Amino acid sequence: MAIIQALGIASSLGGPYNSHSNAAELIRDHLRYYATELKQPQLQWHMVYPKRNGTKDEKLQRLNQIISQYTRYWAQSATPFLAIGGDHSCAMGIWSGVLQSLKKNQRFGLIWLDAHMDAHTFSTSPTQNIHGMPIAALLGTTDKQLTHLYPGNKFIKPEHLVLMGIRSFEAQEYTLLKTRGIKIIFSDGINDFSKNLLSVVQQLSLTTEVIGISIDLDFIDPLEAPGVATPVAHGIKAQELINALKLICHCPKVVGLELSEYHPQSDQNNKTLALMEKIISTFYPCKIP
Ligand SMILES: [Mn+2]
Repeated sequence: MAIIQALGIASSLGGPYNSHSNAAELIRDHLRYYATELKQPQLQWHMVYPKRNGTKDEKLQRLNQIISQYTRYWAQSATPFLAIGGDHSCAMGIWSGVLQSLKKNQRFGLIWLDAHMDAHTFSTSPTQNIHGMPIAALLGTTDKQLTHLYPGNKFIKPEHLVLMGIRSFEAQEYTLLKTRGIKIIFSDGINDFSKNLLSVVQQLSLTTEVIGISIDLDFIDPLEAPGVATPVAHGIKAQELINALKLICHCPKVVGLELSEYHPQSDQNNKTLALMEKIISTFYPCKIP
């Protein structure tokens, strides 16, 4: 049986709570011991942990470097992968690794499913939480502290980035994205998510060779995915996400999926955990050759 590479990132360094740290271990163990779906893909897990010593910035910088080495290698060898956070700051490492893997004739498209824009820098963020900054880091900014946390020196092109499901943001984030002409599909502009996601994948397929999908679990309606740190009402229905993933998982350009921001302490009867299992068992079987 073909094996899918899975990276678990046991870190809460970028968020306000520390309980994201065991999120990846929980989903790994859930899939190993309790998964009920027959079509489970075989996952080969690699867990990464932050170092104990150093400042928060030093730990995050090192962690993202290690994350990026994994995804760089997998993307270079066209191996489909799953990455499980951790708070959403791990997206800097995950997608920077893919960007670094690109050959001269390759371009990378990223679809960001999130309730938030995650486009703050240290100079604009009211909370200074780094899980609100990965988009700014991936685009490349003049914020030195943020650039320092980002592994590598390759950034995503604004025309290859699409944000979907947004419903909570600050003016400075909107300005950063708008001045760069980035496509944003707000939550209230989504009527048929499958249709919208398919069209975004088709559009990106015209101009890029490699596509990634970053899912912040708060993209989903908190009634169905309560296990997140920063819930925002009126999200996308879980079944709509599953249906949409079923449609696009066959696209060979979609190489990797990230699921971040699982916050076990806020989950209700493992509802969000079960949904993560469903997302994984929907998406990966079609990635097995
Ligand atoms: Mn996010």
